[in-house]
Amino acid sequence: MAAPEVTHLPNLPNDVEGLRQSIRDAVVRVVGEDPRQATERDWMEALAFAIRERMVERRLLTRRQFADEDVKRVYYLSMEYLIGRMLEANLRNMGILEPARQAMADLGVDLDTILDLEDDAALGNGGLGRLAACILESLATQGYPGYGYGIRYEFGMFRQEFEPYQQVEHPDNWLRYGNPWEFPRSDRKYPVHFYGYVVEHHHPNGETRYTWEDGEEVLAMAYDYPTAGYGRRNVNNLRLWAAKATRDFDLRYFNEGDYIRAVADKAESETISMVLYPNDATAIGKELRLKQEYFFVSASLQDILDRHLALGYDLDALPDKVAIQLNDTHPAIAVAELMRLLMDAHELSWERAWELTRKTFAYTNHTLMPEALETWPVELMERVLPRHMGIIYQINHGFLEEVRHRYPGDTERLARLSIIDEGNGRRVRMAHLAVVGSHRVNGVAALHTQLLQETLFEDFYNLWPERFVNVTNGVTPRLWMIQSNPALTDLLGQRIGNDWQYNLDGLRALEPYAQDPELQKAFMDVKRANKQRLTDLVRERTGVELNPDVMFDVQIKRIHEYKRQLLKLLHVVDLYQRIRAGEDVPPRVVLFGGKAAPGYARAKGIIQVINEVADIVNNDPAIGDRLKCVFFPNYEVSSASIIIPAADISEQISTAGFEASGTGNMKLALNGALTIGTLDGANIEIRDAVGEESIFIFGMTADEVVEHRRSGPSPEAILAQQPNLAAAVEMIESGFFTCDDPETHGDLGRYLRHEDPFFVIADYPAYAAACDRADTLYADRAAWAEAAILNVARMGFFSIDRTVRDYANHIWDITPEPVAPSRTNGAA
Ligand code: F58
Repeated sequence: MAAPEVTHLPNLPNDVEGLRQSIRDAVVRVVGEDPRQATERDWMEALAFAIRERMVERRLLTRRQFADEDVKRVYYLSMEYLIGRMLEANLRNMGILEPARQAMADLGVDLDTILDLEDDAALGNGGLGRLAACILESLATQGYPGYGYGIRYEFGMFRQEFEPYQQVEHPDNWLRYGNPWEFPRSDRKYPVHFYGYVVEHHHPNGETRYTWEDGEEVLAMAYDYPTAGYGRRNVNNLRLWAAKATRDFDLRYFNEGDYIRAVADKAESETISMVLYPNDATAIGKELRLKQEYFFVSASLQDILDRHLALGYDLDALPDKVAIQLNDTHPAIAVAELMRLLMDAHELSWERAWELTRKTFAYTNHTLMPEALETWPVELMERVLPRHMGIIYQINHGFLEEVRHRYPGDTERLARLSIIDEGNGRRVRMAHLAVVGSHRVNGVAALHTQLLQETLFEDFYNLWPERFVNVTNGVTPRLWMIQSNPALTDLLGQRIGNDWQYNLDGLRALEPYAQDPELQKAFMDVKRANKQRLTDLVRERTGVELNPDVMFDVQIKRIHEYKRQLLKLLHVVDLYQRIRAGEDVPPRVVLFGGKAAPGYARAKGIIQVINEVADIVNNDPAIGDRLKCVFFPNYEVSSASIIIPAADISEQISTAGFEASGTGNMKLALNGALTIGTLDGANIEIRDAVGEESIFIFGMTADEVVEHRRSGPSPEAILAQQPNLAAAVEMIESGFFTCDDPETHGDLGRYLRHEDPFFVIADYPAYAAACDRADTLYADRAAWAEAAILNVARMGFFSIDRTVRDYANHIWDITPEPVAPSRTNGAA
């Protein structure tokens, strides 16, 4: 037993004086600079170190409590975490933002300037990665024992520039100054095996065991990121893995005597965690991607089992103490890997291992689009992960037996359900592996879950209806309101207090005041100030001057055909023509933001044309402030925080049946933007929450889209009936907006006329009418303010805390374990 003073945790003070002391010390001791000469970046680093010391104290307290209380833990396995900046978030959740501001001021440093120096941690593409970050924050905030696992990509999401109209991708070297938030854990390394072959061993007792031999080994090294809860002392952990070459590598090189080749090979083995694949809706199909997936899954599962055993639990207790969530199909290989570890490393029988595996995993699906569902060629899987291929065959065998038993003679159903797709050159369907290996499967919005049951997973749903549940997404109000919109946060505090910060349903207290002229004025003043803040940023980033007194109409998300940025673009061109024809249309600013996957030519063409249209419109003296169009470059979490609070209109206009949920729709409505949207994803639930009068719904439903695809009129036939729309398409097609690239514009016109796979043309008339309805309401300031206030008041359901409670209660079976404020360790 160690002496009490050894096991006692330090207890750093959180007041201004204590913080100032820590920060000044850190400049010298950690940064190694003379406070007289320290730069702003030095101060930023010193501040970060002062915070992280405090976070780690609470992290250890939290860990002790979880161990003492024998809690069940959830592990969230995700290829992506789109975190954004950490400094302000950590200060805010630790409850020391204001003392730190003062301490910095005392040291002669402006905190806001410092906050702006930090790069975003952009380890994700879009919604899926941001959801993962929100979920971790909520787990900590609600005191749940929840841990994230992922990859420490050296390069995150690329930085987007326009040169001058086309997207150009630049590497995101986010670690170039080091990273004060991470704890490298060189004691936490696990071997991860690739290639080689499998040897079967027959024991005298009749058992068959397998060993996986030869091939290559890479080490996964842990980097820990503490994650603080808001208004609580719980601090959880996000563990990201980086690839390191093994010592074996070094020895092999040395023995072979080819030193240069040796070092090059070593570097190559470390490329596994080098870069995030920047695709948002198509599977990647590259060997390196499969290796990334297996790399982080294997390391995470080894770590989870290690912890489970170190805590003294039996493997049989795994599902009682551990829940593992697969964030989409990317980590689905975990099903086979856990089987491998339980059988080959821990010598469990197949039956026992399979029961534990199925009870431990649950799987979230984020898309219905077949091209986004990963499948791997059997040949590739056999080569890279030979042991897993064998396990997958055996899982499939047992599963298909069960199906045969239920549906004798139904060979077509068997082929549809099989984990191996025999039709397309033999491929492993990772989504099927995930469903078969999990006890719960969830969609991310009511419509999405329903469509999963009716289409993609229909056969599975018929087989195991009890396995399917819906968990509608949510967003964290800490980032998306308290941090991004301090002015509205203050106003809410004055009107209804701060209870909503801990239970977002509390926003309902605002409802009775929606018609109060005083509140309406204050609310619109806040919006005006936020629009001014965005106006300043847009000027700085693009040189375009906006008028904050007109409607700000915002579409921010990845660029994809199904999300229909083209629908908004056609509206811009339509308005441009109407203004030029002398019509008196209400003024508006249209702002786009979002990245295109580098290999997605159509999406890149859309960006280019939007930029070119914007350039003509913004510089046409006949237009002035009546129409401005901006493509905000390099849209990321930190810019979202400025754009979202400034939006009047939220564009959520995907072709119905394609957007699984959306979360931008929730962030914008929470900040008082009114949605123009289709009946798709969570828009439906948003409509149900805010009421028909406070949202502009338009267009075909998911069923109507299916019907239209089968028997609807062609785009050409619709254009013949819609002179304004036809004129807009013609204007683009004619090359009016470009002097040097008529081909791209002509091609886009042809695409709309002859292909239009996402029904932009068919939905346009209804869309334009919805925009007109929005204009009419906007002209009535009081009516608009009322609707916007009601949007805010009725968004409680879309808190990520509700989402996480749904997972905890219906999937993970875990309970909160808040860390009690302790007298010895100071107040929260
Ligand atoms: C998104 N998916 C959905 N995928 O499109 C969105 O509707 C939903 O709100 C969100 O998930 C959260 O549930 C998404 O962002 C990706 O970015 C994947 C990245 C890796 C390749 C496949 C797509």
